[in-house]
Amino acid sequence: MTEILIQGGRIITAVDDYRADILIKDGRIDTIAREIHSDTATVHDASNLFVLPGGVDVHTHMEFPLGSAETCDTFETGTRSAAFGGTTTIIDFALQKKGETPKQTLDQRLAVAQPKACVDYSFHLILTHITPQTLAELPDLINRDGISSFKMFMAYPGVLMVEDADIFRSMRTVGNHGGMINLHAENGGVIQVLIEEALAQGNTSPKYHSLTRPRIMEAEATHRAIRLAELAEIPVYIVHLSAKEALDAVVEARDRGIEAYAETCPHYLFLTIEEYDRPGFEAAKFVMTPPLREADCQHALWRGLKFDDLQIVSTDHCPFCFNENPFGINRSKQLGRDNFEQIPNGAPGVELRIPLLFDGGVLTHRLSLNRFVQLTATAPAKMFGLFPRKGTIAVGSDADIILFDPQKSHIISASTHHSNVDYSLYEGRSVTGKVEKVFLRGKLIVDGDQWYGTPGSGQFLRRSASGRV
Ligand code: DUC
Ligand code: ZN
Ligand code: ZN
Repeated sequence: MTEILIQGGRIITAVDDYRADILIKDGRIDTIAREIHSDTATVHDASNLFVLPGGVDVHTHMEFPLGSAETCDTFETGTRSAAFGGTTTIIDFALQKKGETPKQTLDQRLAVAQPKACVDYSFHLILTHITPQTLAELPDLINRDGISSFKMFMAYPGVLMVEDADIFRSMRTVGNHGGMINLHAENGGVIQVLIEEALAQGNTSPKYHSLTRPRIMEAEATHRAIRLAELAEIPVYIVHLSAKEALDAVVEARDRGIEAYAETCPHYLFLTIEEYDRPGFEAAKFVMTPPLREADCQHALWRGLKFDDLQIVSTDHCPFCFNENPFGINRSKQLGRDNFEQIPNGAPGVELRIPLLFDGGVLTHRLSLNRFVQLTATAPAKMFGLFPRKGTIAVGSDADIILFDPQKSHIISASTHHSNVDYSLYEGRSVTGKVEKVFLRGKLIVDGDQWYGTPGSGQFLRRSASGRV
């Protein structure tokens, strides 16, 4: 039996903050007590360190096809990067291709991830073709395969977008069997008109990505998504919420007692629309969807996190290299040099969520320590059917644990991060708070700069119901 003893640390969960030792046996937390002595356990000294539950990032895209491009982190490089940032569980995406049944989609994605994943993982299944057969398969996917959440797009007409009627049908089927629909909420049809107008006028530079995706079209779709869920009488989850007006729609619904939930992402909390004024093609690094917004949105998002109108911070890690072919990948941001619509949509960040939120949230007193843990580990685990196995430090939970130094500073840089991407959104930014050690089910996988994880050791997680928080 493998035994690990973490001694003298300050344990912080979503509700507690206390000093105790933790004994881990065979990958699970066995005992938590003021003082534990063991002759057989390997001891890790955590005095002066925070002991946090491993992070749960419910929005990542590893080796994910998007348009003519594919994200440049594999499940191996992306989950290693996640681990260095203190994230021990990800929920990635499996995209239903034309003619595929959801079960086929899941099996194919599992085959890609299984040999490579270095942290535990699950998938949200992206539904793109809603037929009676598709709908008939979903209850088994939820209850047999543990896939209890499904993403649908209200944007990208002709490619990923689904009609309201199909969203409503899926909500009913999924919701009645313990699942939840996650929505990419933007009015795709109207945005397409704006894109075509911009291109016809010769406005091809990256900043037009932002100018053609207005805040109120995110708000309109968010409102519509929530109303559809309200009629279907099931919970709904809005992904990557960025605009104040979209948050207003969530707040209004929640105040009426509707089960509307939403996540935001670090880039919306720490960056603004001004990044699109960078010279030349540099702004393409910041092309993600929805785009970065004005500072008033940032203030609203921080307030939303504080008062639980937003429940989760996820990364939407969706990395595309800036330069052509730095790691043998030919599908970079350069695809859109002459046309912003062709710039692969997405940005890296899976390694930075916990350090950024600690530095910019806790140390600035915008978030309490407990709220920080709740947003990055506990709430995502609860929302997507992983709690209490994941998302907390408790007897019987998986021993996914971070030892975190709250005083150590470091400079963010693409030259030191572990993602397979050639730039960082936060290049040169100094942050205080550093992940020192990471345990995945009791196994030490990160120790300072050292990597001890192994591809294929991440486990696929069969989840219970989503949205029942
Ligand atoms: N939505 C995402 O969630 N990620 C990348 C692009 C997008 O539109
Ligand atoms: Zn999206
Ligand atoms: Zn995404």
